[in-house]
Amino acid sequence: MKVHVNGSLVDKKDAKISVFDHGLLYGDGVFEGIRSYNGLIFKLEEHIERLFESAHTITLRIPLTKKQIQKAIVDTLKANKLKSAYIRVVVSRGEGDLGLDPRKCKGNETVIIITDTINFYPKKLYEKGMDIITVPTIRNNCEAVNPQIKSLNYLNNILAKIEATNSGYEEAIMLDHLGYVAECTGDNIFLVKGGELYTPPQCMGSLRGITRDTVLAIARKINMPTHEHVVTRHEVYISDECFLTGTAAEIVPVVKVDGRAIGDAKPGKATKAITREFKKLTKTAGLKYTI
Ligand code: PXG
Repeated sequence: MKVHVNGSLVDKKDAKISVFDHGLLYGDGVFEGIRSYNGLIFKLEEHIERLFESAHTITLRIPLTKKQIQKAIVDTLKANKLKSAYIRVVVSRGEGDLGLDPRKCKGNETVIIITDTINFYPKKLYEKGMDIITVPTIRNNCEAVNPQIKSLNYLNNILAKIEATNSGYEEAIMLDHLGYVAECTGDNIFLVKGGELYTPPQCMGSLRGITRDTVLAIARKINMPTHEHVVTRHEVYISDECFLTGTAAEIVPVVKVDGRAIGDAKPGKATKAITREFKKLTKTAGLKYTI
């Protein structure tokens, strides 16, 4: 496997960075998780845009232009002969000293691009639907560490993931600081009630997921009313359908939440219709490359 490290494609075993990198010492950096489907990189511009927005807020200089990042991603995919892949782009503050001050790292920003095959959730999960719980760890308050910053510090989500897996669940709902439903540990959440689609607003402690935006656009296209609106656990329990969205997971039906059956505890009609449209898009839209 070849990995892009600061402008060079190197073997995985040689892909190394400093132990003084502030990405490691403090989680000081940003990242994106992107996918390619059969030679098409899905929503590449949107992912690169979000990477630059995350970097802007933490005043991190990305030493490449958007076009150069795009080219580096394509070069890495080609070097690994991957037509369908998971792409991880990481930009960290780089090497500094043993203090927080990012100014000490100036000029050392690290760019890493890793492309690999995709670890899917088991197919059965998509057919039968997922059983999830709400966990005690709340999502970061947006005035502390805003969830819109896709930073290298994912402990907030990892704590919630630990709580989920300790209880025997793969994924979990995280509430925001007011007790409303925010999102899951690595996915956004949607409800369907009376033929209309609901998802928590991005300002209340959830990442503005690119799959989330894609699903909202699909719903509008198929004339399904959409609402970005605060959601309580009660509204989740009484919904007709529930599903999660994310680049890696795509669209996963949820059939049970905190022991309550959702609808008839089977993946719903609207979930299936949106998933069909989503799959069509991944087959036809995106930046084309050939290996
Ligand atoms: N919320 C959070 C907290 C995320 O990390 C999403 C929503 C979905 O966003 P996109 O743009 O992908 O639709 C994410 C992104 C993993 C993993 O290993 C998952 C994400 C990121 C990094 C790793 O499961 N999901």
